[in-house]
Amino acid sequence: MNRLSQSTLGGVKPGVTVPSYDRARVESRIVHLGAGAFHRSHQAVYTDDVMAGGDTRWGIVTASLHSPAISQALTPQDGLYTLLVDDNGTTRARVIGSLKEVLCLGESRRRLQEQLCSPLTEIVSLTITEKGYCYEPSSATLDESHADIRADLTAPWNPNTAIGLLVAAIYERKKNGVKPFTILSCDNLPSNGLTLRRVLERYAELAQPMFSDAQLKRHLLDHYACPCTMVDRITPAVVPADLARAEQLVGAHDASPVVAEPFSQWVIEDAFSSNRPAWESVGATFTDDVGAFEEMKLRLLNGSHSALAYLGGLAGCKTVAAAMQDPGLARFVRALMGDAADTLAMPAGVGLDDYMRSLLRRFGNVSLNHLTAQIAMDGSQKLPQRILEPIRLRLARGLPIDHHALVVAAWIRYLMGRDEQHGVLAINDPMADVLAQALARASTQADDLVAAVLGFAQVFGRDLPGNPVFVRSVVHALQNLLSQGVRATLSALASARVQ
Ligand code: CS2
Repeated sequence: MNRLSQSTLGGVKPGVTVPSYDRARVESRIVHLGAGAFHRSHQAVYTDDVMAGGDTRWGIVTASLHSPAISQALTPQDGLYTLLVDDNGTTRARVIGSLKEVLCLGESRRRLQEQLCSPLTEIVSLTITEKGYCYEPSSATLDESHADIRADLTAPWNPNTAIGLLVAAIYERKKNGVKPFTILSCDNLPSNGLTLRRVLERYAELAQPMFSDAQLKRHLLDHYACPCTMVDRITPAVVPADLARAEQLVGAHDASPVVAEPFSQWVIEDAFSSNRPAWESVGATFTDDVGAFEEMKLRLLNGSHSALAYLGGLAGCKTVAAAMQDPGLARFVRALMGDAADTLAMPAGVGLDDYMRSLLRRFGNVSLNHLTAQIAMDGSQKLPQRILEPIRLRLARGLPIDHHALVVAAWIRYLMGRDEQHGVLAINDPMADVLAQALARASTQADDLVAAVLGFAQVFGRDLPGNPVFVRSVVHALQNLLSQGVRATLSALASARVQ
């Protein structure tokens, strides 16, 4: 079987959409940091659509900051890869052509830094996950004690974090009189552009003596825009069977396809400091107020996802769709969304009921192998914006918080590392070690376990651990999970709320 590449593109099976534009003419004006599956199911697809519309100025030089796997898989394929769109039993395959180069920082540092400093580069976009911002989730400020940040600050011209790479590039561009690019965060952070800007500002302040440039921070703030975005497309991690499916549908071997749901949404703040592709011509929304979209998505979609990941994972559900088939879990998710909705001002033109219905339909997509274990990763970075913020807002209004408190308790129960059938739950989290140590020091009593985890101010802030309603609710929920298990806890909660 041929390997997918520019020279074999003509031979793909009929019915598979392929880039209709001349890829040899594509210019590289976007650098993307974080070459993972989400970037390739989302921004790279919008950009492929723009280029299919005739504007081929927007090729992407994409880079992973850690693993060489994607660069090794896609470089022999000339950046081409397959997108499989799975919809309740049917699959559509499409070959995406917007990646011009696929780099890995460790192997191609010089090429990446050169492209970041190139006058052609108009946009640097990021999908580096929450933890890639090296920030403290509860305060959304740079974590100055972060080992990678400390290392970058000792030699800021040779950085390894996305934050360090951006500031080093801004320094070089300033020195060489090169115009600014726009920095586009595409991660599920609250006010992602503002958060990124705050983190960059502090890092630049700390780094500028090393660069001997006292104006670096000011220059960044005055000239580099960081628009906020809301990004949405469920993108399960690829498994070996997906490679076989892609090969069969496309008729060529692809070492790194991506899989996604049909739904896709991108809302972008219209505040660029550079030229940009007309992403609005291919379905993106430009607006002055992304905040309402972000909060809606973080609290309704991502909050429900985390609930399904921890409660479903504990109850033995391996995928989101399997969890949604459990009537107790499905009912709980609807109730949780209802509570989250009380904290939201929905964006103009978006109906709450329609949005919630579409989420339930998307979660129920049985073709997607979206593992609860994938969503359960990095809870310490995700819970603050998904679950703790709605808790704060509900507490301030005197509203019950039992549904959201149960998700916090389920995370703590999940961190104990065993599901209800005693199967191992892998804990994948930048704070995994410290959380495990804290839990190991606690007794097996719910109040002790809760106190151990609530001690981490970088997750819970200082307010929530001191709030008796919050602490009592989480302890109560954890007691129930420990003594009765997920399903009985959910049914008790459902009848309590009905009364
Ligand atoms: C998920 C998200 O893994 C997770 O935490 O909640 O990746 C989710 O699938 C995307 O945000 C959907 O757009």
